[in-house]
Amino acid sequence: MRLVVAAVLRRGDRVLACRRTRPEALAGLWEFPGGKVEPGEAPEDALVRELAEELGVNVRLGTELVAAQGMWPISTELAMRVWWAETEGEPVAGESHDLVRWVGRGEFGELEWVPADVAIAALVADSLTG
Ligand code: 523
Repeated sequence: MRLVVAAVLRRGDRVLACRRTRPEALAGLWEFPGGKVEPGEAPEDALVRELAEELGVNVRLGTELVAAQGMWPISTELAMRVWWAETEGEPVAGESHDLVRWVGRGEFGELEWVPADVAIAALVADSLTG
């Protein structure tokens, strides 16, 4: 089982959603940004690295959003861990995404999330006010 890490970047009552450019099956769908943990890498380090690479921001991780099952399932080969995070920088879409958007709970329904992020988005929406 390969580990994927993702961040819910929070700024006040909004969080960052990112629209994927690849692979074809996920292109156009929204996600919480992150990526695969490399062998020997700590998950938290991988997440900080991925957000620097993909969005050009330096993030500070908060607490983990723990799934009922322990990890958030993606597929038979992949499972995901997710952390709240903050940044002072302004995220900019690189090659992995073609749009980034700060969204409040009322806007979550407008976005079509990648399948694995639907349950995470529901939990996040519940914890946002406004
Ligand atoms: N997900 C996913 N949700 C989510 C992320 C960050 C990733 O469902 N929030 C899935 C999408 C891919 C797999 O996890 O099937 C790996 O994510 P990816 O492609 O963002 O990871 P990278 O950038 O490390 O992948 P490589 O380009 O293969 O290195």
